[in-house]
Amino acid sequence: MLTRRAALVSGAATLGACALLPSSGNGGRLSERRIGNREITLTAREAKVALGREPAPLWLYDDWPFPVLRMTHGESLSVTLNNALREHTSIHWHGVRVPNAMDGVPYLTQTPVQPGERFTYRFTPPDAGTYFFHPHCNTVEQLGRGLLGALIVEDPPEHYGDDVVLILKDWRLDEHGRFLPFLTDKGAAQAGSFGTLRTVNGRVQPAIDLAARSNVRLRMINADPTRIAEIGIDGGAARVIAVDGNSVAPFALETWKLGPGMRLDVIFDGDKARLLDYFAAEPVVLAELSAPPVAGRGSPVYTVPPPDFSDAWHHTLELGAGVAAADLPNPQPIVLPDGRRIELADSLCLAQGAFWTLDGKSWPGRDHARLPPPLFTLARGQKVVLDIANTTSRSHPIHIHGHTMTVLSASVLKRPIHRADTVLVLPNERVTVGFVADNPGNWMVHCHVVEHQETGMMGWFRVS
Ligand SMILES: [Cu+2]
Repeated sequence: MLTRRAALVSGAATLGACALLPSSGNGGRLSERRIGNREITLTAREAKVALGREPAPLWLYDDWPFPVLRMTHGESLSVTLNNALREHTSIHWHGVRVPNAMDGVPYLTQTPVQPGERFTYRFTPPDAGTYFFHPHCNTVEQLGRGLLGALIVEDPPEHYGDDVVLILKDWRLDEHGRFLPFLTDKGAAQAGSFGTLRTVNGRVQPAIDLAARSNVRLRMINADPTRIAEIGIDGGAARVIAVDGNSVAPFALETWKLGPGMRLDVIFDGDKARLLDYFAAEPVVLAELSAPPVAGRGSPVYTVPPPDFSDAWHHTLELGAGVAAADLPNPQPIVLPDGRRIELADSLCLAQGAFWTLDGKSWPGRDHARLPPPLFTLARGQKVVLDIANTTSRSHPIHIHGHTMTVLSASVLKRPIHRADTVLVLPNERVTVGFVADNPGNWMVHCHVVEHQETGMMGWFRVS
C-alpha cells in the first residue's frame, strides 16, 4: 500500500487553512500540560476559531482546540469541569478503566452537569496509554464542535526521541464558517454525515516538526464522530506498538483501519514522511512529518498476555438495523452509583428516529434519560466472550466502557490478537472479543459513529 505515492489532496482541503490556532506557531503540535497529582479546571465554552477561512463557533475546553493532558502512571487525576455552555454536558474518559461514578455518562453514572455547574472527576488511571476525553450527551454536536482533548498516561521509564499527539478530526462547515447539521437522517441511516474540512491537530495538512529522526512515538487518535480512516505512513519506517493505548508485540505498520474512538501508537524512524488516509479512491494526505538529524533514545515496550477465556460466558451481540425503538419504560427515578437519585427525566438529547439496534433493541439519544433494561448482567470477575455479529451493510466501531477487551478473532479484517476498548466491525463481519468483568457498575456499550449511537445503537450492561 505504501508504494502508492501519488497521494492527492482532498477536495475539502482546498478550502485552505487559516493559521490562527496556537498550534500554528508550534510546529503543528498541540499545547500540553502536566496534570498528575494536581487539580485543574477545564471550562467548556464557545470560542470563535478559524479552521477554514472564516471563524467558526467551536465548543472547546479552555478556548483552544484539543488540550493534551499528560501524567505519569500512578499519579492521580483531578479535573473540574466548569460548564459555560448553554446546555448540559459531562466528560467521558474514553478507554480509561475508571470507577463507574467517574465515567461521565449522563443518567447512567452521573447527573448531567448543567450550565453554570461544576463537577470534579477524580481517579487514578489504572493503565498507561493514549486516551481521549469528550462529552457523552448530545455527543454528535458537542464532539462535532470540538469539545475533546487527549489524556496521555506515560509508563515510566519512557524515553522517546519525541512523543507527539496527532488528533484526527473533521469539521462539518460551510464556506462561511457555519456548521452544517451534525445529524442528518440520511447520514444516520448510512455511514454518517462526513465533515467537509479534514484536519490533524485542528489544522489542514499541518507540517509537524519532530524533535528527532528515530524512536519517535506518534499517538494517533481518531476523534471524528464519523469517519473511518485507513492510516498509513509514506516514508521512513513505522512500527505499531499500541492499539487503543494497549501495548502490542511491535509489528510493521502497513495500514490500519482507525474508526471513530480508536487510537494507534507507532514508533517512527525517518526524516520526512506523510501521514495518509488510504480509505479513499486516492490516498489523502493528512499531515507532513519532518525531523532534524538527531537520534532519539529508545524505550521498552510492554506486552500483557491475553487472559484465558476457555471458561468464559458467551453471548452473541447482534448489530442490527431498521426496527422501531425499544419498549422503554416511562421516566422513573434513576439511582446513580453514588446513591443519588435523578427524579426528573431531562430530554435535551436529540429528537431523531431510531435506525440502529443492539441485540434487536434500539435506544436512541432522545431517550437517554429513560434507561432500558441492561443488555446483560455479569457477576464481578466473570469472564465474557462476545461474538459481535454485524448484520448490517455498514461498519461499526463498537466501544465498551470501563473495561479493556481482547480482540480474539475476526471473520473479515485480519488483525493480531490485541487489547482494545473500541473494535471496528465491518459490514456482515463477526468479531470475537473477550473481557473480564472486573469493574462494578453500569457500563455503556455503543457504536462510536455518533449518529449511529444517537439513533439507537447503544445499550448498557451491569457488573454487580
Ligand atoms: Cu455504527
